[in-house]
Amino acid sequence: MKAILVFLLSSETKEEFREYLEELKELVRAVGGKVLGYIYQRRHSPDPRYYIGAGKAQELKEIISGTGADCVVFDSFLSPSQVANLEELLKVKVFDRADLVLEIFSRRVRSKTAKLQVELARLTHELPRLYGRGKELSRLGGKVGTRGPGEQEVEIKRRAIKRKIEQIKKELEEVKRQRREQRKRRERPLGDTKVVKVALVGYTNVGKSSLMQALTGRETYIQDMPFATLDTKTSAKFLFPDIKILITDTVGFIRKLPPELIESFKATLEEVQEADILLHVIDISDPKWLEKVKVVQGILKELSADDKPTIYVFNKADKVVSKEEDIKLLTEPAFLEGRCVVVSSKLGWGLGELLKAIREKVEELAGASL
Ligand SMILES: Nc1nc2c(ncn2[C@@H]2O[C@H](COP(=O)(O)OP(=O)(O)OP(=O)(O)O)[C@@H](O)[C@H]2O)c(=O)[nH]1
Ligand SMILES: [Mg+2]
Repeated sequence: MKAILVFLLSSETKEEFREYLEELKELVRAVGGKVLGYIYQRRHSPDPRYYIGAGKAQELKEIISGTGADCVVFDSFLSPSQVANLEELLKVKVFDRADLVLEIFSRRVRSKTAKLQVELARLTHELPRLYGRGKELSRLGGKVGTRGPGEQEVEIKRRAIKRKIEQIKKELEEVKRQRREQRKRRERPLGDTKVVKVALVGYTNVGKSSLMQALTGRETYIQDMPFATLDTKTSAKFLFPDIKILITDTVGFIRKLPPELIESFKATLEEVQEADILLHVIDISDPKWLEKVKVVQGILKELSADDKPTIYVFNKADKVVSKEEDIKLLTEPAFLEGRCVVVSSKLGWGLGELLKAIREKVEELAGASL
């Protein structure tokens, strides 16, 4: 996969653009692709035909033949007809952001549930795209105005996909039911112990799984790449003698997450929806952390989990200061005054403070329910 990246910008600054460029490159690398170059166009709304303007599309075609690229990747979501038009013009594969993210997810999934969720997202994404392809196929065989063999073929495929979608949805309902049972069992209090559900949320690659490991000692899959975690995992831990804490690690979020994916991941994001407290993990060494916090808040809103008691956890402090005491010199916490702690999951800094913050929130919750 040798790709040219395509961006449509409206009011983004150069710096923001650079950030988006890096992120998309990272996603292309995650599927083993190589980036040969990129183009961008500033315009306020996408062109219905090619997403970018016709002139820019022509320019893209020249770049493709000049560089020997075999695909283009748009940093946005394209309509099925835009994909068909672009492929016809450019004669190479056209991927959008959803294709890319879905591809990464499909390569990384391990558990049966996550596989079902990704498959559902993929099929939901593919279904409307079959129409454009049908027209193309028909042009080869049928006459104008008749339903050519291509269209019939597409219709058969479409029905098969719809059936498969229904089947997966049913299986996921069963998964949901089982997970609920499992949660009920886990959440049963023992004598006087309270059970408090804490979910780790945050942008991808900020260190959620690392923090989970630091807090619970449980080995998790930690990688310097987007979407290392695709399975929601819960660990029980007595962080305090009288409170059993259930900590859940979740899939990371990203700017412009394909809507099909959020929808299909809802089965495993129920742990987020049911959490008593959210730990919103932030990478303090990332200059764009605030923007990413907003993306995460947006997705939490879609999950109706945006009003939960939240502790913001600035992680990776070791990347910005050299000793634990210097944490107090950092200025980022001022943005989230009183609602955050600074930690390093890697070196174990600030975990005591984090536990204290969790304890306080638990007490607030207990107070509220009295
Ligand atoms: N220096 C430093 N690196 C960290 C720290 N916490 C995590 N990392 C690194 O950051 C990268 C991502 O960590 P993960 O724990 O996999 O991040 P995640 O948020 O679970 O990522 P996804 O599951 O992919 O969304 C890994 O290379 C970690 O080693 C930290 O406190 N300090
Ligand atoms: Mg993870």
